[in-house]
Amino acid sequence: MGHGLLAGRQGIVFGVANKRSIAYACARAASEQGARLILTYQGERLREGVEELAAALPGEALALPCDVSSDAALDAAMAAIAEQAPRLDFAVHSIAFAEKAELEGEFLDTSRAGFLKAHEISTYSLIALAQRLAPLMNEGGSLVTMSYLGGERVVPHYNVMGVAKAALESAVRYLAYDLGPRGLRVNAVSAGPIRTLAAAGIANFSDMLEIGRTRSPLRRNVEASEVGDATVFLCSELARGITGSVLFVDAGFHCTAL
Ligand code: NAD
Ligand code: 0WE
Repeated sequence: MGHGLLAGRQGIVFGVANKRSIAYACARAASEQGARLILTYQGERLREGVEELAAALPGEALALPCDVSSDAALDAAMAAIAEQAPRLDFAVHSIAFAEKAELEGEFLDTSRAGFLKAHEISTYSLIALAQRLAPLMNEGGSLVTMSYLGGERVVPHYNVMGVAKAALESAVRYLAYDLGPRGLRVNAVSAGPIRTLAAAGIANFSDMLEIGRTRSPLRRNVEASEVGDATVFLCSELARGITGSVLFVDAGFHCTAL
């Protein structure tokens, strides 16, 4: 067996779109710590790029499609996953989506369809994955999802995604309670703003970065690699006593007022 915090461990990372994805930073960090990995991507459109990203990792990594928008698609993806990795030690959920229109203007204008879509893709997908992954996971296994401060406090325009992140963080606690007796842990990392595909085209994302840079205790923004490292920690034996928690990786911004 090699060395590293995740040496000899098999993991899976959901939500790789490109090299800037937080999911890919998690994969890179886990791979550097000796993990064997499956990277999953939403659909055919992303296949070639994610296969190249998997091949570029230091460890062994495979790329498989996994669309979380229906039970049928998820079941099909899980069958392929179970074939490649019959046992898993950790899983990272790094998926969110809301219709663009819901992230503009006021929360008050949230539509029924927009609310349901955001919660289905960003929140229910964690539950749906936990149901299917738990039977494959070894004792001591770890599940980590990505959240944002907008789930706990108002961030203008984050809107329905904030409500979905609040539900996600609550789901982390309920899943931790249900899966604890099986020796599985469930946690979230709450990341500060990072320029990724999901940040592209968000009006005044630059302002978000500027506020982080000037007002966080560390007076800087965070990098995806820092989120990846914290995620590896939560997946590792070092975090064996931690479950149902939200770990901020935001240069301390969450603890400030004014
Ligand atoms: P990203 O666009 O790289 O990742 C989002 C992923 O969600 C993409 O890979 C996309 O394909 C996937 N996805 C969307 N719909 C899907 C579906 N139906 N099936 C499967 N996958 C689907 O952007 P990111 O910033 O790396 O986002 C990853 C996570 O990090 C999200 O949960 C996001 O809310 C969270 N987050 C991001 C930031 C930030 O500022 N970038 C901060 C805190 C938390
Ligand atoms: O979770 C996120 C973004 C998630 C996201 C992004 C998009 C953009 C493209 C979900 N759905 C979509 N749909 C799209 O069509 N973040 C934490 C990044 C983010 O998004 C914001 C932010 C921050 C920070 C939106 C408004 C205000 C702040």
